[in-house]
Amino acid sequence: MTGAPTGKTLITVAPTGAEASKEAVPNLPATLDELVATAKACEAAGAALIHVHIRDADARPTLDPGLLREAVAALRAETSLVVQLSTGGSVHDRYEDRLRVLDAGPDSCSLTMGTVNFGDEVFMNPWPFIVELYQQARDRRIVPEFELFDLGHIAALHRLLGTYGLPHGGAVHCDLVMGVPGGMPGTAAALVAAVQALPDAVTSWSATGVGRTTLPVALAALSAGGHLRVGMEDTLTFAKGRPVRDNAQLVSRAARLATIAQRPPMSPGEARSLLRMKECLV
Ligand code: KMH
Ligand code: ZN
Repeated sequence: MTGAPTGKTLITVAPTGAEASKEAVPNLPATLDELVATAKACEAAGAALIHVHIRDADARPTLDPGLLREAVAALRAETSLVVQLSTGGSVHDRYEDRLRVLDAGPDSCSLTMGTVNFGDEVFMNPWPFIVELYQQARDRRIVPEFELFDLGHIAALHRLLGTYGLPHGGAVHCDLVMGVPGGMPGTAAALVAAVQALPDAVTSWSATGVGRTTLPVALAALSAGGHLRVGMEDTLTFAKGRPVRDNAQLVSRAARLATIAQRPPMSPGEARSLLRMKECLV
């Protein structure tokens, strides 16, 4: 974090998540058609990577292997986005179902580095599960994104890399997920503390501010040289009293902020290069 950050900004969109209900949020992408439509709009607005949770026919979160495969295939057919599947799922998903997500063959998978209180629930990520997911992802040449909800998760990342070495491709990309009730707060001070604690092996990082922390976290991340994740998984309010219209609205705002910061959005091909993925299309 010395001098002015340079280069381009990776914008990740997390369009759906596993928490919001379609009844409460009718514009949440839930069907495959809605997911693909939002992915295309977000790519046009500046996103390069999509973090995917899917829903079943009743719009409830699912890790159904067939539906996950269909989602990966449709996103690859209709967009150039880097496709990342969530292995976090919902707080109710079983470990074996979360591991089986890798069978769908995404470019990337999320990998949360520890258990965290998650509102009134607990998001469980015990060490043996982390290790199993890490090794299976590497065996399948899937690039993990390390999700860090707390400083303790960064300590666990040091331990993982120190014990098991680098992931497939050698890039170590992290996302600081901030502002979850139970995790680290979405403040500039917490972001700086987290970035300073990252292992030297980290090659890139982004930050996500949940709820009303979305803007302070995005601004802090840009000024500290980080990348951005936005989307309706994390934020349903665009501004005080104004619900989010759609994911592209959030991506457009992130792209404007990145451009003002002289770090405009990178293309999906440039994101593949950043993440050292096998199909590097730059
Ligand atoms: N839905 C949360 C319990 C991830 O995608 O890997 C977990 C989550 C993290 O969203
Ligand atoms: Zn997620």
